Amino acid sequence: MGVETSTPDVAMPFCMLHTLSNIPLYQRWFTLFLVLRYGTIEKGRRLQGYMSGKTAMITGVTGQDGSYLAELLLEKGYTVYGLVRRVSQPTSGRSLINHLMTNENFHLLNGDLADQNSIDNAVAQTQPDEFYNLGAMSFVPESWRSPMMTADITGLGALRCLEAIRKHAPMCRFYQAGSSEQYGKVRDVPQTEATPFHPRSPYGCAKVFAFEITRNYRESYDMYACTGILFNHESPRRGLEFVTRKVTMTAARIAHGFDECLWIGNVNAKRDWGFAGDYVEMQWRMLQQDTPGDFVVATGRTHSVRDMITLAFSHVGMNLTWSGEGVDTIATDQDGNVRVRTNPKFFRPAEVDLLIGDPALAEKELGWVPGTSFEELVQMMVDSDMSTVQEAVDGGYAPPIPPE
Ligand code: G4F
Repeated sequence: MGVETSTPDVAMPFCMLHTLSNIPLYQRWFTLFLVLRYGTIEKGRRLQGYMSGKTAMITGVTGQDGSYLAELLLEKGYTVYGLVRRVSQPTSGRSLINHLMTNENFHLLNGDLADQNSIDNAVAQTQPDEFYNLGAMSFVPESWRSPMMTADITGLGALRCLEAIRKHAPMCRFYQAGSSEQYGKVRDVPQTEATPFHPRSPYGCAKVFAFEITRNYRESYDMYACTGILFNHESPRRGLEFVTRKVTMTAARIAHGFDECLWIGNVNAKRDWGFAGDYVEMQWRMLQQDTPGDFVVATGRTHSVRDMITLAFSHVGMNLTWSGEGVDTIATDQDGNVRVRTNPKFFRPAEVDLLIGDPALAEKELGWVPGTSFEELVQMMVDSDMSTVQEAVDGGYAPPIPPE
């Protein structure tokens, strides 16, 4: 993304017309004209963005979803403002957006979801057309350790954004990053937009509040405000504390001889895992409709943590055999080495046992279907972590370690 080609590819403009299928027809033809006139898709798209003059603000821009979404919007020609907390080392924690810092349409503003004034100022100053609230305390186990902070950032943070928009830019469209954790102890299988919520963690409770207050502002103030109820979505940019990335990085570390085995919690939990790069497209589409609405964003397939581990380890040449139950669960490889062990500290006070989303409404209303399978996703993450560990070996430094 963001790479310019110097020679125009004559077939590309027509492919692009297809990929721009949810943009009004006259804009598609206009973009084609710009592409043909200025030579590259990148330039054509950017010029289209200048003409539409759209501006977006993103909270959580330094994270997995924020970085993918910023790339997507820049590619579409938006001016993007990322809201970031002020830190004394401005480059720390920003590795996922480093490559965007030289883009003239990408800007960072100081702002904090805990601080109403900072969000007010950012919105008043930039008058965004679209506001994506992706910022949150998003690690579920941490929400039992810090429930107040979670409620403040993950729950009230959404309300602060809505208030800033209501007061300073009422025409701005608002996207709230909802979560399948809102379903918790699930009442329907699969879960749809109509499934009642029963959150199982302080994090899930905070996300339910954010969902309800977003709906309430839509109904109270006629604001274009909506929530995407996103099921688990992963990528090579996923934080190392989440189970998929913990597994793929540990598999790569074991394959390179840095670790003996993976320490894990409940392997029977089932999740609907998709690729984060696919899901940000849906976030954008939700803000391009005539009327706002809430949508489930999922693959419609579920897998256990155990299956995910088995698949990831098979990609590094280890075929696992499982035995034992609960905290006695282990898995050995084909040579009899124990490669997975269970530690009770990774179990949660209340677990979400089964998540599987029904993305039918998203497909019907927004024409969205996830493009990456679970198998492709796991392969992508293992490949990336194998490269990361190999680079560390070649460079003579320590590879990343998933946090305890
Ligand atoms: O990867 P996880 O930590 O993700 P979780 O809790 O499902 O939440 C993620 O997805 C939500 C969307 O549904 C987001 F809203 C949320 O912010 C976050 O991105 O855990 C997945 C499953 C859980 O059932 C957990 O108990 O994996 C199980 N698990 C088993 N052992 C483990 C471990 N999870 C982690 N993080 N670490 C383990 O050692």
